[in-house]
Amino acid sequence: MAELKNNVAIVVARIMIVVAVTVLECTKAEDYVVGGDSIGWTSYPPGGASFYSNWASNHTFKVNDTLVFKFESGSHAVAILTKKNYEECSENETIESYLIGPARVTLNRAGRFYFSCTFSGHCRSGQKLSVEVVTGNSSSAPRKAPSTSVPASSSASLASTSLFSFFTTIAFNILFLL
Ligand SMILES: [Cu+2]
Repeated sequence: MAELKNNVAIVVARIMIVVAVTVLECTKAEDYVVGGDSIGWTSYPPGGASFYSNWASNHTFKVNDTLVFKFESGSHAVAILTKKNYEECSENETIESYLIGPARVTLNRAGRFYFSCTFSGHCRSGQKLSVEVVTGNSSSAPRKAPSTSVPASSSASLASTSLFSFFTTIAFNILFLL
């Protein structure tokens, strides 16, 4: 009887670990190298401005994912623009700009983001990107305006990590207490 109880406990524990790992996988924030590893963030991308819109259309971006803009500092930069300035390539009026490559920009809210290089003429030659960010399963909490950084994504992974330890703690308690 005790043996049966142990077996059941082990099975339950295993199921809970699988659930915890699955939850962790689903909520994990992704990094995306803009334009792919070989092209990166550049002026005169192959095919012009459609290059980055095609690239974006092949991905689904979720809140807390990170865009990695790969470029040589001093040759390019990346800035977040308003829709209007993006469309007009008014790349001097930035919401936020990043001069050091590679630049990591965390997509810290749902909705559309507009990016462009701030070097003269680069936006017009196609170095611009707009992405739509959707709310992931995990974090529907409203977030504030765009900011550079890592904190947003690490708080998300912190949340998944604590969820993970919650499930594993329960699993091990069942395993050892029964
Ligand atoms: Cu540029």
